[in-house]
Amino acid sequence: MSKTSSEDHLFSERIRRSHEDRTRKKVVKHRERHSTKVLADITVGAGLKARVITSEGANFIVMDESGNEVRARSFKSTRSANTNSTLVTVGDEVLFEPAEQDIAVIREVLPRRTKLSRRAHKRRDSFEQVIAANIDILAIVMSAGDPPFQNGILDKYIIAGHEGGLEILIVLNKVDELDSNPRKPFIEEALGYYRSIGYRVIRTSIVTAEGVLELGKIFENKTAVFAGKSGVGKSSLVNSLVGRDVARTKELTRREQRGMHTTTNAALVPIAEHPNSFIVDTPGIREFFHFDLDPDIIKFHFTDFLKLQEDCAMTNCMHIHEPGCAVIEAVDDGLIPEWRHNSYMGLWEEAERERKMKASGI
Ligand SMILES: Nc1nc2c(ncn2[C@@H]2O[C@H](COP(=O)(O)OP(=O)(O)O)[C@@H](O)[C@H]2O)c(=O)[nH]1
Ligand SMILES: [Mg+2]
Ligand SMILES: [Zn+2]
Repeated sequence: MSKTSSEDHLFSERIRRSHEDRTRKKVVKHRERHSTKVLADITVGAGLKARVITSEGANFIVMDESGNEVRARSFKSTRSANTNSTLVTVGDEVLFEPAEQDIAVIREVLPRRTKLSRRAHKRRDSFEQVIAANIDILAIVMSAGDPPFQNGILDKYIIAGHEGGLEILIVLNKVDELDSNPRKPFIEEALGYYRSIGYRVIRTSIVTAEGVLELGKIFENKTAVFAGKSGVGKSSLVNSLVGRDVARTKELTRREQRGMHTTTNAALVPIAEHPNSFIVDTPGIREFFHFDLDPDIIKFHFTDFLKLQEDCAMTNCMHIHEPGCAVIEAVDDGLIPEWRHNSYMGLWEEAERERKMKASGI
């Protein structure tokens, strides 16, 4: 913090004065890409509480508790409860000082309840790039048609959701195509299994509108983010929930995404007729699960393995091929499906390979 608290005090005093001087002018209209309303008779204290709903590089649109959208930016003096990570991100709760003209000042970023992060692989420090904060639900969209259902991808997203502290919702979209899919028995079995180990599963279709209303209800008073492979129907679902064409239809290339690390355009989109319900619309969201996956911790994200592991013969059993492994026994006994264990091994091997590569400096 470069400013002392008395400087801070002077700063806010100055803002308060200039604010009061020009008070009663009612509303200053500031229309650029978004319309921003700054109300003149707001009382200035420790700052007004707001939620960051759009990020445009250094500038943000915040929504105050009355639903007004205000253009704001952070400064060197902006305080944060979140150390060594992105200062302000979409979904953050902030305290801001309104401005008559120009741009409001974000004074403080409040602690994040949850977050979706992308670890910057090449940085030596542990700086955490936060894509979105205070998200409640990770809606992992799978398709019952094309692209094909892959439980391995589902497990990767589930791990990302666990790491971020998010509630997980598995969405099987394109259910209108399920009957003609030869893999229907497997898809049904897999989703039944995820349900049996405690995950919420919902079936949706944009074609028949099945499940869309129910999805909207699940999101009531929540902030949700959609994840899943390109083509599964994320944008279609978002658009039908929001009631208009908001979701980006164009998927960014990896190169474009990389170029956006510092200026990620992201937004919280309000769900039609559901006040206080938002969907995160973030272009780089597909990348977020490319965090450094530690092979040693993957097993803790397979919650169905957890209750068995104390029965493993080895204390630090990785459930790969250890003798007396209770998880492998459960697979042999048909209690854990083979595809579930295969997915675990696939993720473990991938993470292990990456660890070795990093260790040898490749
Ligand atoms: N049959 C069927 N097609 C769908 C459904 N939802 C989306 N689609 C189609 O799938 C394609 C990809 O959808 P999109 O929303 O762009 O997927 P995204 O890449 O995940 O955002 C589009 O052609 C959609 O019209 C659905 O429920 N059923
Ligand atoms: Mg899309
Ligand atoms: Zn084991």
